[in-house]
Amino acid sequence: MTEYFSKIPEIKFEGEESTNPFAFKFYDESKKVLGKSMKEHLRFATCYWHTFTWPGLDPFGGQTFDRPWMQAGDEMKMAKMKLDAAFDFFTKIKTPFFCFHDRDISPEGSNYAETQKNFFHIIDLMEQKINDSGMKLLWGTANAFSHKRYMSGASTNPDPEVFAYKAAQVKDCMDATMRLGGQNYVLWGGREGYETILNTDMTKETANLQRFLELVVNYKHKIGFKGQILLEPKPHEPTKHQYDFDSATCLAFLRKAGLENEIKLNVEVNHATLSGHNFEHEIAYATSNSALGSIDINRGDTLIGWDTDQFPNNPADLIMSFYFIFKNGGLGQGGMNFDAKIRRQSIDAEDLFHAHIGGMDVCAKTLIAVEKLLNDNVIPKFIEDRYEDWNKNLGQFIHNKDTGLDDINKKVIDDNIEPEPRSGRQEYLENILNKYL
Ligand code: XUL
Ligand code: CO
Repeated sequence: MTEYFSKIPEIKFEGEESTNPFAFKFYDESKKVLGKSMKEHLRFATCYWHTFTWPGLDPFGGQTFDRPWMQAGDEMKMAKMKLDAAFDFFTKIKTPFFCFHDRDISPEGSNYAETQKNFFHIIDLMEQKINDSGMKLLWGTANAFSHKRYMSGASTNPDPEVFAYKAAQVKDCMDATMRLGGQNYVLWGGREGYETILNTDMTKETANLQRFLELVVNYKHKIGFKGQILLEPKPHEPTKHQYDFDSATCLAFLRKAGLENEIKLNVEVNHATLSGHNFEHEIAYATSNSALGSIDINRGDTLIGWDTDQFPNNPADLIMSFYFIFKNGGLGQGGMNFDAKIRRQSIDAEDLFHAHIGGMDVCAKTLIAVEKLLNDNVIPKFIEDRYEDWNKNLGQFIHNKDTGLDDINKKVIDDNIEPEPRSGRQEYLENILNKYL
């Protein structure tokens, strides 16, 4: 047990009436909703990078957080202190899962062999912690974007040595993820994109990105990793043009590579909004293509144009995404990872708890609302009815493979087809949705 979180109690469910800031008001892990416990449905994960590693930087200022494991000195000693603190935090907040990047948990050495040694030393300790605590790994991933070697991309770098370096990192991280029982392995592009076409061979870069994805999938099968491989779309940041812009772009890329049955998507709220969509659009696109793997749950700020990665705080922002997720059977092997950071003025240990308690409660509240929305069946039925003519004669005629454009042309004339516009009833539906919030 580390000192850092020692004053904070284990967080328990106390219900809506509770005024205890260190208690859940809605997240009751054993409560049954839509046939399963909240814990089984929501599959929350704490992320290592924002919660324990991020020091509170912004573009105009440096570190604001003063965690004991952020002191200068022996980096491996700090990594172990961070590991102890992380597992104390997990066991108090009780997200059943966590996620990490290789560089969140252990420092680089003076060459890759030393980096690898550091990494597997911490993985050994982490394995022990997992066995002792019952915590589970939702996913592992490699950080191939922070170090300056990756400034021009990782697998899309003009230099094959950089590609090889990333491949070495990913191999180790996949091995570690499998050893720790990880249920998924995530690939966020990081700097897989470009700043200016003046120095960029897009054909070569995207072919190399495809090669990298093939290598990952082949290695998954070689080692017998049973987890899902997930690509995480993001439109901008760090590079101006990212090759993995949104769900549709990623799926088109995967289909061209012939990998659509091997790789699914990890969809993130603030990435959706940065791409000019909302979260529900990105989730609906993924679910309607059977490509949803997992989600990174957070939020942006409508007044700030970058990836603020705040904790979710409004069921209205999540309800339709949850509707698509739970209408389609839930998250499966995926989960809800709080890829979210507290504000840089929230400098105390307890602020980390307030953030996660709030996020978990908001998701629980949204899940309860979605159960009602699905059971009342007003909105789902409205959508079904709106398209019901597709099940009738004309719809079937259009979809018949023997029907041609000329046949449809003839039918319009023969049957004197004159479509009557019908209301989309948006405001009526918005009023209904409001009842659940
Ligand atoms: C970056 C982001 C990453 C990925 C993992 O915006 O979301 O934290 O989730 O590399
Ligand atoms: Co993310």
